[in-house]
Amino acid sequence: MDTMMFPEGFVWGAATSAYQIEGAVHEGGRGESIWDRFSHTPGKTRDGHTGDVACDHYHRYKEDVALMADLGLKAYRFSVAWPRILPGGRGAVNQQGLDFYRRLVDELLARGITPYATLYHWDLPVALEDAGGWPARATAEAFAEYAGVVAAALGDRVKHWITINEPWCVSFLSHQIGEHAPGRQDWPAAIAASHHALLAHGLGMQAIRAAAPGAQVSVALNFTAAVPASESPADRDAARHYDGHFNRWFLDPLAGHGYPADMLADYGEAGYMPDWGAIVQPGDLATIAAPADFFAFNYYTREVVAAGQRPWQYRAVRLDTPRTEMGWEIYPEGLYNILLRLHSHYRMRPIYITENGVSYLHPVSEDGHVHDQDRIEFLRLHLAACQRAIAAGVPLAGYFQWSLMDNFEWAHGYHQRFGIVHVDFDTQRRTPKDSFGWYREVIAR
Ligand code: IFM
Repeated sequence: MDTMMFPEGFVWGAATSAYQIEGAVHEGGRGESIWDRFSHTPGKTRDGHTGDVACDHYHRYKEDVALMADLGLKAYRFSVAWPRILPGGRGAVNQQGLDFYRRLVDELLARGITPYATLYHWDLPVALEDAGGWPARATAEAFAEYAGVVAAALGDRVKHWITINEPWCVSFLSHQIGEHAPGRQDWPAAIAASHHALLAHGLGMQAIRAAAPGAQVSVALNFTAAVPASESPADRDAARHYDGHFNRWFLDPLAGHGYPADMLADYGEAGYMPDWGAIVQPGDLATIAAPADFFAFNYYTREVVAAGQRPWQYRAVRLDTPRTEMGWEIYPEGLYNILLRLHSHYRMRPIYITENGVSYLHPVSEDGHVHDQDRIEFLRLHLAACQRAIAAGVPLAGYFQWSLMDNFEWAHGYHQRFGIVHVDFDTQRRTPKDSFGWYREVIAR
């Protein structure tokens, strides 16, 4: 890191999300979320793990903020649990829920750490799921109501907001692949959900700005770099489709280009489309494309894709390259390429990386430390990619490491560890890993 220069005021952060760390699912008036229901359904998560206790952050938030202060963190990205605020999804507000986040934010501010609040990181109240969930337009409208409530309560203290985390996961991973709650496998439902997640962002941004003038708002997309396995037209077409499905389907409407015509054609030809004319209502695209105050995205890996059985269908090709515990290829060049693309093609500014990190399973050693040199190397390579992008003129303003601490990794339960702080889930003991010390050094320098 000696030779890397970052701009003055660069935001050094770390991130978590509510269901992954809070626990206390039956406390403080919290309602049930789709992840409570999903994780308690046999066979949905590895070894039946749930977020019932997770990192017990609901009770230990002061200790956790003290760790952040020790790290020298400038900013902390957390998420607000919708069912803590509106246990029934809409209507009655649970003051205890708002009070919890107010206490958390006050603790952060007292330590000089800027809060970045994400409003939706996947824990939809079950009442809304039972009324149709994300495939129903009413969920986007309910999100705007919820966003307005939280912004009105915290807007005097929180200036940076993320509406929806990873709309691709909210829609396709959850409604088509079915790996995440609510676990559906239904293409038209997934595509409808994708529109409503983007619409929720647009409506939510309006509600936040109305309730908290001066707020800075963005969505957080997740990008996977798509690389064709060869230069053959079929492989290139598979990569085009992959990029369209994961990246452009969300990026283009946000940038004011509408949904990509090639993807509408692909989905249409495959019979995947819902009744699109009824779903995309007049004014929706303008709502989605309203300029955000910054542009946020999460980056982990790339996929090398080759042609599948039919035109544009793809299959992932596994090269003999280093992978993480999740099986994801380590590919910092993809981060560099995406940053340049966002800048030169989409003209996004300023840009924040709101998640980047890696799962490795190092235990606490006999010397009491967690030696995770591989995580340090991963972070170093990705920060080097950021630095190169900045040198090439990309207006990158901040970087949030994922994750501050080991936590509930969704369908993988506690079998994956992304933290720079090790958590013993039996005792809740926190042990900063070697990467924590390394990141502290980076921030300090
Ligand atoms: O843990 C998740 C997070 O909730 C969303 N982005 C990806 C992370 C790692 O899988």
